[in-house]
Amino acid sequence: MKVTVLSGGVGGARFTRGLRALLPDADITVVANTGDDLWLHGVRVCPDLDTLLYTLGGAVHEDQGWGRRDESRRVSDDLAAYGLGWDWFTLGDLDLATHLARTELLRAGLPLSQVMARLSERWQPGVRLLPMTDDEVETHVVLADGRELHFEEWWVRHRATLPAARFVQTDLASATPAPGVLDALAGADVVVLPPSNPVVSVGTILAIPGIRDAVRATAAPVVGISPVIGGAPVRGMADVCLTAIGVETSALAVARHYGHRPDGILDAWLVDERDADAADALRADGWAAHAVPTLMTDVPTTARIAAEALALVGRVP
Ligand code: GDP
Ligand code: FO1
Ligand code: CA
Repeated sequence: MKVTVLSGGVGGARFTRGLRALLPDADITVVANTGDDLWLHGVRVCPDLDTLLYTLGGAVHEDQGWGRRDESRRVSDDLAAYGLGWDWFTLGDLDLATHLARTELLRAGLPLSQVMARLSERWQPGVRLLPMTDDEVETHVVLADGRELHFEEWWVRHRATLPAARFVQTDLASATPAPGVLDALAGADVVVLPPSNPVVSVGTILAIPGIRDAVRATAAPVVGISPVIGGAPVRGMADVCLTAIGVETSALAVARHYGHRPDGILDAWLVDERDADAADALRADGWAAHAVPTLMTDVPTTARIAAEALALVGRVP
């Protein structure tokens, strides 16, 4: 079975880890958000790609959801002694090796998609990791007072406490999907929107010219899992992001935000058992919808969530 997943970082990576456990022989392609990416100390940092790489490669700092297990910060501390770097953003020593390797390969002329294939040779994530685009497209946050910040500064330094007027993606108009992305969407047996941040993870991927239309047009069924349970995100500040774009933080509102095909991009929506009313409302509107426990507490549980999502669109593993 060919499965294509549109993913941000922690939520998408944990879901994909469960999907891989459910379908060990499937051909899984993950199209990852690269809007969080940034240059720091001359190296290219790709937060969501690296969370996917480390989580699926078995090296992630599990509680944090990002960065490496058994990490240290000698280089970051020493850079601070030079007055360089940001005290609110730590590049671990082992993590730095990934950024140096990626930057070396980029400087050698490899596009990011080929760089990730190369880094995957070491980590063996068991899925194909594709950036949404090989072009540099960054998510910036335009604040209510007009200032524009890189997403990471808003998210990490300010914990999304500064009122956001809107999100912009830099150099979006000239960006193109990375090689393999459109084929992975057109040729999939099923397309999954994992419980990633609908705005700054999945939303950013869909903003790359051609990707949203490819999801709407694919012959594959498209099923999503709500990242919102009982009116709140499970972790992080997706509620602030949703509010910034005028969407209510609820499983039902997120489904309607994505929309049902052919106008929208979904055929089916899996919600948590606490949001059974959302599933009822969607089914009344002709959606395939179901309510089950959707907390990804461990890999077997996540595999069951993935199985429920696939079953909703008749793709029984
Ligand atoms: P990020 O880029 O690191 O923020 O990660 P993603 O965008 O891939 O996922 C973040 C989203 O995952 C958040 O909005 C959370 O609400 C959601 N999430 C995290 N853990 C769970 C879980 O166990 N179940 C569900 N349904 N959503 C989750
Ligand atoms: N998140 C933090 O909250 N604090 C950090 O210091 C931090 C450093 C960091 C370094 C590399 C990297 O790839 C990710 C890092 N993150 C950090 C996580 C990052 O903000 C998230 O993975 C996503 O960008 C959130 O969507
Ligand atoms: Ca992210």
